[in-house]
Amino acid sequence: MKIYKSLLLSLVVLGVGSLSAQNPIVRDQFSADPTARVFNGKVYVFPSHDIPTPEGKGLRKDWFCMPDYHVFSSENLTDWTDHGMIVSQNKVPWVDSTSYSMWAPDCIERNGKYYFYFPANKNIADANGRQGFGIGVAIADQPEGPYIPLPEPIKGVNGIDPNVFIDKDGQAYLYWAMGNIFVAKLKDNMTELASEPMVIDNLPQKGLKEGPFLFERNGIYYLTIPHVENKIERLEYAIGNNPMGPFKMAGVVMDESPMNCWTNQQSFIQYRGQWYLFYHQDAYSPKFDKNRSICIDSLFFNADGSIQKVTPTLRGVGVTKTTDKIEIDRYSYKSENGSSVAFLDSVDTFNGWKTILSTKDSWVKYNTVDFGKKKLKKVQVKALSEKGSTLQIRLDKADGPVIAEIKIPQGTSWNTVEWKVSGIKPGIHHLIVALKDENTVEIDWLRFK
Ligand code: FUB
Repeated sequence: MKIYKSLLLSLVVLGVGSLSAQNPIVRDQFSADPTARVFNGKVYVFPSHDIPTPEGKGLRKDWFCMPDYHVFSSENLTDWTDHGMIVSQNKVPWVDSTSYSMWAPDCIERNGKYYFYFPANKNIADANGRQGFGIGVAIADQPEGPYIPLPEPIKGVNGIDPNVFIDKDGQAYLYWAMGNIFVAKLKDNMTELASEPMVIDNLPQKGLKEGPFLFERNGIYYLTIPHVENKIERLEYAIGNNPMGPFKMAGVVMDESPMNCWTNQQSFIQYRGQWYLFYHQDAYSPKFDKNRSICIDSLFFNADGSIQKVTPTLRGVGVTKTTDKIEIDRYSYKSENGSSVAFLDSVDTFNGWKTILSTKDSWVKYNTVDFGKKKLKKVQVKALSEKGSTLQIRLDKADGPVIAEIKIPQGTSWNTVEWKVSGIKPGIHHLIVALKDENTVEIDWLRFK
């Protein structure tokens, strides 16, 4: 309750509307390569930012187009605030501002300063005549910024996908990718290498690997990477007892994307006692996987420290309030037959999805909805049914109590209907929405009043 009150207050102060909780978590722009961090009791996500390739700039149409970075934060993993652009290719002296190459970043706090690490194409050749990817640092006093970029990239580093880890003894390490995965110690200033870059051994030799993210849990150092074992990337991990290795490959965190997104990139946090995996898919752009979207799912460890494989979900994490629009197309489970989702608008996919129920007793289940303490009297449903249909809402399970039976009027346009509900018990419940006849119905959202 306390969380909701402070959240509500901050949303009012910020003038920000309530955003959706489900996957993907950023719903008005493309986002990829999410690095999540817990700063000051809040979760911050530093993703990279895909955009559709602008015309007339001589850019490859089939490649990544990534001009800048935003930072997002949330206290409850449900409501996210976009703090806006923090670093742009136009504002970093060493970056080729025509390259749109601001790939996977990281951010870490040390002694009250926030160090944001990012790769990009350099606009000048280095001492070795190389002009490829450098890794730069921008520094801020708060996670939201403003971030001031250093005038030069980190010396001695050519690569992408920086990741920084600070061990218990205070030593910081920088990891990055360039064919292999590299590691070097960082000086206390966090902006210079303190050791020669070293290739991390014992990682797969065949298939691209990139995007290192290292974390420690119970004395085990987990080095996680996207790796192409087959045709596209999957998330794998190696373990060791030292941040510089040696590491031993230990398993798969997430299989290849069911949506066939060629890349994936990961980060891990523990927040309020639960571990989470942040990753990306191409949810809003299924036909072009260089326009990606970031997601979260819960992560669990086995007793021996091994990681349980995560299956990507639409529902994601966090609690949904009954008084918000509940997008049941982000379902937790659905019936095998007669239930599907589709974009509301296949041109502007950011309008989201609709649920389609088309056979008698087809259903979707949407988990973890907070009915609060107040007695709710009505449910509103935005739906469309050409022949008219009847929906039933139950709580918790297929044979759980029926709280509403809703008639969706016959018509060819969207209608918001309001119906009486009864028998709701306060607290957290799962919702089951089922079609009680055989007349197809499309549902945009529902919410309680
Ligand atoms: O986002 C651009 C690149 O694609 C990242 O840097 C890689 O790890 C992959 O996600």
